[in-house]
Amino acid sequence: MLRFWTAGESHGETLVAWLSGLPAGLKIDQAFLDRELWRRQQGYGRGGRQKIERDTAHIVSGVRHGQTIGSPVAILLENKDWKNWEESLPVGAGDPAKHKPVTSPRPGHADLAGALKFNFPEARYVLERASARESAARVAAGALAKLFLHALGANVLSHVLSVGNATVGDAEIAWEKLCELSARDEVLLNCADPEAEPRMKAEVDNALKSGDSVGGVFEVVAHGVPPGLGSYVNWDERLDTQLAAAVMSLQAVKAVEIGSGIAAASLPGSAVQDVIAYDKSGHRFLRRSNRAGGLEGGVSNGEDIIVRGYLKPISTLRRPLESVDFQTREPVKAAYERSDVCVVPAAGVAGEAMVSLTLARAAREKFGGDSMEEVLRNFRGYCEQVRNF
Ligand code: EPS
Repeated sequence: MLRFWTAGESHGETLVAWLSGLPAGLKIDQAFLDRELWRRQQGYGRGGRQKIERDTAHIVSGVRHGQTIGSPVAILLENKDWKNWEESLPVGAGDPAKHKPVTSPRPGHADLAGALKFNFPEARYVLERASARESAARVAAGALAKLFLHALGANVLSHVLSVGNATVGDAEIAWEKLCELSARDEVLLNCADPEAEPRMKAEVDNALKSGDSVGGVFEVVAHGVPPGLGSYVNWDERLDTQLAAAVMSLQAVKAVEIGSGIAAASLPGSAVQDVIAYDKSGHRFLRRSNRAGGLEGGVSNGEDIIVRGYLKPISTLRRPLESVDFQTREPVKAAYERSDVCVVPAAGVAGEAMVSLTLARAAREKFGGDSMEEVLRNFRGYCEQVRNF
């Protein structure tokens, strides 16, 4: 069973990613891991923190001589900012006078609910863990899952559909265009529509100017996924259940859509279901459209899997909203700490990681095996069965 967890606080010494359940013999490409981490750090509207951090994946276990060995992989990601926080957030008792309390909770952030839950007098420890900095560790684990999917001929990428009110003209983007987008060395808003991207940038500029923040929608596309991952037989085995939970778990995501699920709710059935066809030369069933987002009955159908994450504007505002002081209970402005203004492209990359981890787990369940040789033998046998169906 593929499982992963992360540990680490935003301004602590390191983030940690732990991933168990990869077969032995998967080649690990360090440059690919670091490139994925770099992609998550990009995007117009990020704050000053990204000038400090240069995320790299320091693998400490589970990989030897460039390949997985079947045991859990642990990855450390250094927080370069730690040197500025070492005294105020020590692991030992330290000097309490150096602590930097967050005295008024930010509406929309975990600050208040977290302080109440853990009985903290202020929100510092809450925001340290609730911070989206944690998503860097998910991207590191997700990069390993991606390498596993690549070995099965699948790949997962993302792009931005909207920032604030600026939306792409046509949401249907060819897979080749996404490949080209992800290979760029300069990322503005990771948008495949060159006409929409400047409008998205203007939305970020407006938020910057007014001390506000802006959300948006990212779309994750998984290409080359075989039919038959997930199952309709139990609610928790449905792949759409798992994908929705995985993407919903990302910081600031408030809604998840599979394919064009939201538009489908107001259309007649005949305008929603994807007509089935057969490609005789390719020996495969296909759909004339993909409004189902590659999933029918909670099972992958061989079309691209499409999962959209709807991101609320992040909750730290330079022109803060009203809040209440933890101590005095008097009205005050919410706390402000250096922050991002727009994180939609970065959240898309974190979304890719969550989708990759979910698909890799489903593939591990379907094809089994403890070594890559065994996995690939099982996988190829299944593909042949589907072809000869
Ligand atoms: C975040 C606040 C900012 C973001 C951070 C998420 O960090 P800081 O308070 O250090 O400026 O930059 O995101 C990251 C550090 C990251 O790498 O994504 C928050 O409060 O969620």
